Amino acid sequence: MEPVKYIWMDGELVDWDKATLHVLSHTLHYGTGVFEGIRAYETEQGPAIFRLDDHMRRLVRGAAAYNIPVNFSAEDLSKAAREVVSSNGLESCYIRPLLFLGTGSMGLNPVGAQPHAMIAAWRWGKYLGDAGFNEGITVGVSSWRRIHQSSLIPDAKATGPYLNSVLALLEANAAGFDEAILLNMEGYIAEGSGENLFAASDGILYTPPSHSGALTGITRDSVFRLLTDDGYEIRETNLSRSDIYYADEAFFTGTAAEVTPIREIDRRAIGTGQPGPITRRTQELFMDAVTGKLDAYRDWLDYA
Ligand code: PPE
Repeated sequence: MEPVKYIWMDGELVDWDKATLHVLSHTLHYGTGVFEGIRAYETEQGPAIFRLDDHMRRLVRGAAAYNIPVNFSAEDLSKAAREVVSSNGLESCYIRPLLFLGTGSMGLNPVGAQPHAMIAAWRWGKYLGDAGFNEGITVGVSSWRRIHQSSLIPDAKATGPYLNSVLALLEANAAGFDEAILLNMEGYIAEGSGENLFAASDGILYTPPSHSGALTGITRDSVFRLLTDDGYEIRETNLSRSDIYYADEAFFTGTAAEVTPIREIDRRAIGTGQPGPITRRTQELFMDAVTGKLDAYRDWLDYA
């Protein structure tokens, strides 16, 4: 990762190297934090942050769900994110806000620990590599199941629960796959370690419902609107792993992953084994929307 000049911390811009914290910070020990991943894209009118307010609302909502106190509103955090992009002179970047608890309390009970907020940004190319984006990636179904709503809150981007994704990704990589797919406790597809999943069969798209345990991704929601407006039908329904084996096409969506084609699952080629026409169309619509080339979706962009 290539450092930039500033990181926003608790209301001010500090030098990248000075954005440090104490080893007894509560979040470091117990995972009591929430984070976001947001991208800014280069457009003709300068860097545009994609669905910034939606990301910040999800962040603050997740903190509330886990009872993590926050000293800033979603609007404050959106303003700060714009500042991070502009002060660092970034044209396009990945933005990482994190709400966390510092010192003041040890032991599980976080009451008394100091709430903090930080927003960093850096240049980040294709999440699963240029080849992955262009030619598709391989995935394997993980032996680890997606966190269940009876134990944690799958729809909040909390730091601690991401150990579930880390386990699945490391297992998949060790087995030679680019990414993992996690099933939920009922054995249906939930999502990737850091992406939502779509499949296409006979021209219709399918994606697991929010109650599958998947994070209801902002990219997923954007793709829903883009494809529906383009005349496609999308069904939110439980998917078994064989539904993906039989699918004509499959792809991942996520802020980092954008729209990444999946060409192989469990060492079985999906469709022709190459990104199909619906996947290509989705990539094209998404990349055009985020870079301000489609007037109908300009309200998704926030200029830094
Ligand atoms: N599911 C999970 C588990 C997830 O982490 C992400 C985002 C998504 C779905 C897609 O959500 P959205 O970005 O709102 O479309 N994963 C973030 C973290 C990636 C990382 O390696 O860190 C991201 O894409 O920023």
